[in-house]
Amino acid sequence: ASSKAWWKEAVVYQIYPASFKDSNGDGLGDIPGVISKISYIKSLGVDTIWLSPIFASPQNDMGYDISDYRAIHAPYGTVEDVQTLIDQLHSNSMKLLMDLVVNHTSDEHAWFKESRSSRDNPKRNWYFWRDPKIDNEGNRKEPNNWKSIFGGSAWHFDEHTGQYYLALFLPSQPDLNWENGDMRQASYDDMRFWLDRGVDGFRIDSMNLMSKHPDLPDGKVINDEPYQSGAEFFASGPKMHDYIREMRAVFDEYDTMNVGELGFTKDELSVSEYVAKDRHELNMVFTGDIVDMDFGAEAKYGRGSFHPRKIRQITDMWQRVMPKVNGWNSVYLDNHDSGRSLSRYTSDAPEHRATAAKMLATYLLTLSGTPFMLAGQEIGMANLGKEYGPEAYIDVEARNYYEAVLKSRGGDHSKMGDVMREIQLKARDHGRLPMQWDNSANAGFSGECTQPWMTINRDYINWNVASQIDDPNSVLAYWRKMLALRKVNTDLLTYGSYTPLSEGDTGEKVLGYERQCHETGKTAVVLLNFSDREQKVQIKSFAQREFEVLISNQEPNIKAHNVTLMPHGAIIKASYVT
Ligand code: TEU
Repeated sequence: ASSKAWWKEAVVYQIYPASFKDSNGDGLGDIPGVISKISYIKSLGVDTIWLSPIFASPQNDMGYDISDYRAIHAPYGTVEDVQTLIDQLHSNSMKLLMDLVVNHTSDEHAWFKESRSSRDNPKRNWYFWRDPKIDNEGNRKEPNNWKSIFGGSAWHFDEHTGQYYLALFLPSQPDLNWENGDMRQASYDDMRFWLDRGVDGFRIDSMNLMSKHPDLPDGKVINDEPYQSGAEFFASGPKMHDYIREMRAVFDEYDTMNVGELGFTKDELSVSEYVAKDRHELNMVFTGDIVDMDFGAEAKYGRGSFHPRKIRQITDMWQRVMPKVNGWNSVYLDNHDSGRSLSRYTSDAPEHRATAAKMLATYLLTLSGTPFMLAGQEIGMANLGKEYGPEAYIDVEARNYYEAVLKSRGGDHSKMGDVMREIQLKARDHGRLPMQWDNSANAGFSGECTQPWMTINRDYINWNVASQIDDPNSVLAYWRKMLALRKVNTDLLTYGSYTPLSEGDTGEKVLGYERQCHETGKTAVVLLNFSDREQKVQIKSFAQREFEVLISNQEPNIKAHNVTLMPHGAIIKASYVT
């Protein structure tokens, strides 16, 4: 069995600071707003908060473009506010994770300003500067064909010194060069700044992009577009594990937890190398596959569809791999970079919404791994509906995509139906919608007369914390029950073994698995209906032993070994007999 650790037993609640609670009526969430909701968060039964970036930033990418890691974005508050947050969390036996964004900085960061000032500036090599290539006609070209993750070339020409710099995200997010030891030490000092103030760990942004192939070779050409992914040369490069181990030594000066965001790296072996215990690198990772299940074959917004077989395959894979390498993982379905899982993988139609939200909660809290939930999941927050046009989407990712396709179609919005469909499912905006606290104007997120920084989903009238908090049948009440159940059954649900039920047992639309605690023999069978139809399942062990229903989002049907799951039904049955 897996060895115990506090970070394995933690349940993490992700807060997108701009969208959680506005305490001063400027339309933007803030740190005092988070502080004001600590008792609410604690009452859910979660114990750790991951706060997306709150640092000084021009906010071209909502704070993932940091200009000073030791200062706080003024509208969010001050370093003292953060200290108050940390202290109050600690006095409530809770923890705080910060976002560590060190693959890149903002172009307004002092390091970049120095770096770009001259070719021989001591910080020149803290970033990637390269000479132009010259094509046959004598024209200046980018040093390689890599495409930015937000579209266009990843290289940007700087007139002042006549060289290009690399930026895998926005042009205003230049990539740091981790080959440079001085840069790394400066970054570790920034980390210590927060660790010294009591921060309990980090979610490491774009973690595996920090080591690139030293030659920065051209990416494989897969279509006739001018720029190609190049990810095979900028993700999980040769020095990645050295950098992580060096960083881990800094973390280990404190008692911390860490989770690395692993984009582009999905295969068992490579992922294992980050989390296998004997390698002493990361506590856990976010593999992107679980939020990519409905992506197109080549691109996020390509046409794709979700099938329950995908979640079965991804879940089985990681649940099986981690014990094999004595590693650990995160479990998540939602974050600030995607549409809500409820709307994408189940259904937010009125007749399904509450049941489906509870089913997904059952999934998230019955697997081995540290669960991460996104604020709003506990009330079944959903994507913006189809009635919202393109103007409701303000994030750079969807905007860039929409504008580029619109241009190629002669600026005619009426030809954009396919694009809008994908945006309505997957845009990052959905994961960033302001929290729906009550049914007053602006959903209790902000003052009634202020203009919130982004659209508030009009469904807040019916879907909000206040309307659910005292209702024993609400989505919120179910999350609380599930979170309590996980806590009471730590040996079983956190540390127990995992055995999948086969598709032959459950049918292709139902995900099923068993968790077992070896010391006590206690077994839980989890059945999750990922379809909007009733499903009949025959579970052999139900006929052989006595099982009791631990929790269900439907009228439990405990008869014999036949279980009928209603649309999006979920049921956990447990047996104490060995
Ligand atoms: O995301 C890294 C990343 O690879 C994303 O581009 C992701 O694939 C995309 O958002 C999916 O739509 C991290 C942060 O989570 C994201 O919010 C930042 O924009 C990005 O890094 C740059 O810091």
